[in-house]
Amino acid sequence: MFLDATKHQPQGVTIDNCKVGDTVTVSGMIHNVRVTKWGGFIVLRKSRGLLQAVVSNETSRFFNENGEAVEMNDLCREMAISITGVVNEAKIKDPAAFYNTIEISVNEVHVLSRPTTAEVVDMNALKFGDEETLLRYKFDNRQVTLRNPRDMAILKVQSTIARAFGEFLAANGFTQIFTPKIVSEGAEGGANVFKMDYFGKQVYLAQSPQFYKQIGVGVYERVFEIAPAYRAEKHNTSRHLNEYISLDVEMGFINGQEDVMTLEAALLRHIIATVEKECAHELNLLNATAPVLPKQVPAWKLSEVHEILFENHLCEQDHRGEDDLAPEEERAICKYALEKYGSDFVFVTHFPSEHRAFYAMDDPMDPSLTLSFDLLMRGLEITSGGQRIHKEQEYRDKMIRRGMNPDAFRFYLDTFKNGMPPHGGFAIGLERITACFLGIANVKECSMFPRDINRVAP
Ligand code: AMO
Repeated sequence: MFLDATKHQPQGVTIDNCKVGDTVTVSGMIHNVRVTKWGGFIVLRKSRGLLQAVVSNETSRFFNENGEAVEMNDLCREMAISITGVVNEAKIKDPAAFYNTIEISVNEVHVLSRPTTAEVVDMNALKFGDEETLLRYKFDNRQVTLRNPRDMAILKVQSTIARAFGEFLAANGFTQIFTPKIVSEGAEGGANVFKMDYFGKQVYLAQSPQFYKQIGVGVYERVFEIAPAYRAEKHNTSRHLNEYISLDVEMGFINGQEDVMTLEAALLRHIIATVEKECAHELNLLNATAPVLPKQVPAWKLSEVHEILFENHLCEQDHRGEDDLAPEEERAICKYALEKYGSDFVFVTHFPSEHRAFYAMDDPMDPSLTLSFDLLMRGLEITSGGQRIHKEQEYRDKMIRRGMNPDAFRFYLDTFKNGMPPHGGFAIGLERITACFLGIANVKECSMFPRDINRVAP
């Protein structure tokens, strides 16, 4: 026996390459079915959205899983079916219809498989009194509610963002790496690290691939990773997940953190253009407009942001002198940057050393500050990054100043002992950039199966 390995691609006319008048066979799940006096409609759900099929009592025939002729009444939502019919021109207004200029005139419907409950979740009726109840219901039944066109569209855009991220970096000399998520030390510090028993020894879930991507620079000069990161966030907020996807970048031989920031701007420009080109249907369905990234992106020091907001009375409180951005400042400075400079993005630089992770390089002009940055998008931080220390002794000194034990980071410090170029990088939270791109208020909606303090299933 041989497997005919040339048969992978579907042969002939398909729903995605057909013309009006062609006969096609198309399979999918029944999203909705409506019987009328003269026949009715089947709304088929495909991977990008809905396709309408029109049934006529005179010419359409139905067959069950055993090939026996049945009535249209036998069809129900969430059946897997295959339709053969003729492609007709149509004008379909439902924004969930991916195929909105054609419909299928049904000749035959074959049932492939059917749900075993009479009460399948009605994807069209996900309406509740308040947003919180709706979200809870959606997350409790995520394995099925993901099939509703809006959630499908969110995750389709997310998938496109992640692919565009990898594409751009691969084309610019970056090597994709895969690093461990079971680790002996948290890289980011703080208390939000998950502890885990590992054959009687305490280990952690990686807060980020920070150490490993820096190690990767010593090997490949430029690396990236797309992988989960874990944060034991005790607060149930609309911008935190306990497991999120981190889009990580690290590059060697930089002249300063500006090199990293300009790379990120170019990368984002590619991501935005790709989503606009490939996800026009999803953006329309979600009523979203792509963000604007001008040629000149505002980039202010943290202290300047506090000043701008104070001088222009843009915040309720005076945040001058604070060592981080308050959420109200993130929103206010983004609004200001959009109104004044037409930018949906703002870089904020020079965060105080004490407030940043130990690997951040201190600014030689003022060692109380770091050569590090955050990137805000439409009111939310989507990125942290910066230039890193690349000399072993500087790491040791900073660790000791901070009361850390350098011996616990032996493998990491060994990297620098063996020589490392000047380098820097950044990480983008995939759920956050997706939410900001699409104007979704809660990042959990941009996670296929969100994990928060109350939820580990489904
Ligand atoms: P940081 O901790 O700021 O930096 O994380 C980088 C980005 O990851 C996203 N993010 C989160 N998204 C959802 N839920 C969370 N709990 C969460 N925590 C972080 C945000 C954030 O901007 N190693 C550095 C990056 C670097 O310097 O390269 C780091 O992890 O979008």
